[in-house]
Amino acid sequence: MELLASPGATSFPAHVIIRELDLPITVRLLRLGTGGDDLAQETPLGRVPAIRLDDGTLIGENSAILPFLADQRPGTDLFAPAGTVERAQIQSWIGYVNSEIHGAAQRPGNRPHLYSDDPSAHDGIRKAARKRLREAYAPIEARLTDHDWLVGDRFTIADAYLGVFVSYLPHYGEALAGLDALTRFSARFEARPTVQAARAAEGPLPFGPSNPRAPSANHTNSQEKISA
Ligand SMILES: N[C@@H](CCC(=O)N[C@@H](CS)C(=O)NCC(=O)O)C(=O)O
Repeated sequence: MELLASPGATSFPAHVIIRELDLPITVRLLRLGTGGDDLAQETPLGRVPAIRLDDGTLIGENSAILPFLADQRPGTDLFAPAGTVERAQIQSWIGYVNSEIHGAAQRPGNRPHLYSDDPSAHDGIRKAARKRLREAYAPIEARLTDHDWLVGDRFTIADAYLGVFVSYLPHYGEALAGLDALTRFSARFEARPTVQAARAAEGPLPFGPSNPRAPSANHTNSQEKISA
């Protein structure tokens, strides 16, 4: 089995879970963006992450991939048994992050050109999207104010998913500043040995909070790179 990924991208949670569970899955790093690998050829939805099974079947989307990976080792704390409330809560957070954080707020903020052909409208879209991103993080900030993790008292696949988006927050500067519970969550996430090992294996980010303006042969600008 193979995980198709890209450094620091939304494939990172799947990479972390592979390491948490010590699964025999190869992580293949692709290059996103102009001049990078052709994701349309490699993945079912033209995006990372994707899992390629040994028979060639491809599965896309974290909402399917993270539970699928956890189900390779049933009974661990990373997920919960079918039919339980905790399993539904974990999937609920994954759905929320996927739609409200990523799709509804982060993407328009980073790729305003997808929402208007008029370049003079882009700053307004960015500004509105950052406001929306802050609002979308509010329930998560509230949950993490008195809990270490999203569900129960343990790290789950929902935290792995959230962790990569929270790692982008410093990139937004003042607009997303002051989310203290999320900042503490991020420190807990980044301190996990599996997260550190996955970051080391993926190599330096071509973009990101610590290096938002790094030049890259494969990307035209930093906004594109955290975008997804
Ligand atoms: N909702 C998807 C999002 C996947 C996604 O947007 N992936 C981005 C990378 S972070 C991608 O592959 N973008 C294609 C590109 O940049 O060419 C998930 O969480 O699995």
